[in-house]
Amino acid sequence: MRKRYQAPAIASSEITSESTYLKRRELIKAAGLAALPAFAGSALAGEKDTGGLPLDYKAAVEAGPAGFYTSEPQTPMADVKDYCNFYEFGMDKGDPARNAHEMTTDPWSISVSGAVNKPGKLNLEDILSGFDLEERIYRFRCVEAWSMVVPWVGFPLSALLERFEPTNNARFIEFRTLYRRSEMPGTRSFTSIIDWPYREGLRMDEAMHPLTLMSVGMYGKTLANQNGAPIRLVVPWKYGFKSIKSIVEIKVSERQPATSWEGLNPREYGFYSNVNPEVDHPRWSQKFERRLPSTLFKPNRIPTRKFNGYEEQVAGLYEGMDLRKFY
Ligand SMILES: Nc1nc2c(c(=O)[nH]1)N[C@H]1C(S)=C(S)[C@@H](COP(=O)(O)O)O[C@H]1N2
Ligand SMILES: [Mo]
Repeated sequence: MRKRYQAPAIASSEITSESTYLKRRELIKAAGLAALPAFAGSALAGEKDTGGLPLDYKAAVEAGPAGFYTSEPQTPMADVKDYCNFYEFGMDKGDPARNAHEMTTDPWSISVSGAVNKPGKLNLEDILSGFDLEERIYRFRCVEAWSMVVPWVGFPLSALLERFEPTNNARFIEFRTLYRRSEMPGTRSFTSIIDWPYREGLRMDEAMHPLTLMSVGMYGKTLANQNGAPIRLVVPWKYGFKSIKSIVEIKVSERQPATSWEGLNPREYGFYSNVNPEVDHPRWSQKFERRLPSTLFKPNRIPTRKFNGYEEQVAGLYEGMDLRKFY
């Protein structure tokens, strides 16, 4: 097993203003990562990081907490990395891989506000210095019925939220993606359908659930921009659009936040969006999924499982709720 991140004295949100900004390069050294020659070169040339740097993390093990690991075959990285939804870079599945290199991800920070005792802004280096990174092998299921099995690297969202001390009024979390028109051709396009910035939300108990992951990598490497670099959410029992990419803002609130997809079409995209073969999308069935790689001749069609197979872990969150009504 590889060495884990060392947790130095935690840079709490209180002292954020004084904390000095570490260059990404220094983090790589500080964390004992093997800096790739290619990275050193591109950093010097001022080029943009598009992922693929080796990460230090605790590998996923079958004996780990239930749900953190699946023995289903992992989807080849090539099929995951470049088949994307990231509308900021265009609506075609191949657009993000073509355009997302335009996004600058260093420096990066996340601000946390609202119903917390310690609101503040943490830069990515400070966020990462507080955690050991772990790998989890999750099923990922898009509302459009494709699915994959991905080894994500990250840390539980709950651990990040706890550093800001949510108050008793905290009932929901809103997330926002970076909105930088100059680097995001999809946001400048007249065919753009989203009300930017991309926004998503979770109920507090969903956000604090141990399966809810803040991911900074996949397949042992830092995220490529098109996959949501440098930091994104992964909520494995919900449809893919809940897993918001390239997060810069978190708001803790008493009220259920408005989300981008709900704003666009509330009938098709509900707030909960739990994977559920019994509740169809208004325009198509959700009973089956196409496990990537899927082709016309070999569609690799498999039945969809309730809560994407995480029923045992999460069904309790929704006890007594009518999942047809709260879709
Ligand atoms: N900011 C942002 N996050 C986003 C999206 C998006 O368009 N913008 N698309 C969502 C959708 S619909 C899906 S299915 C997943 C896809 O993640 P992947 O490309 O890493 O598979 O990202 C989600 N997160
Ligand atoms: Mo999606």
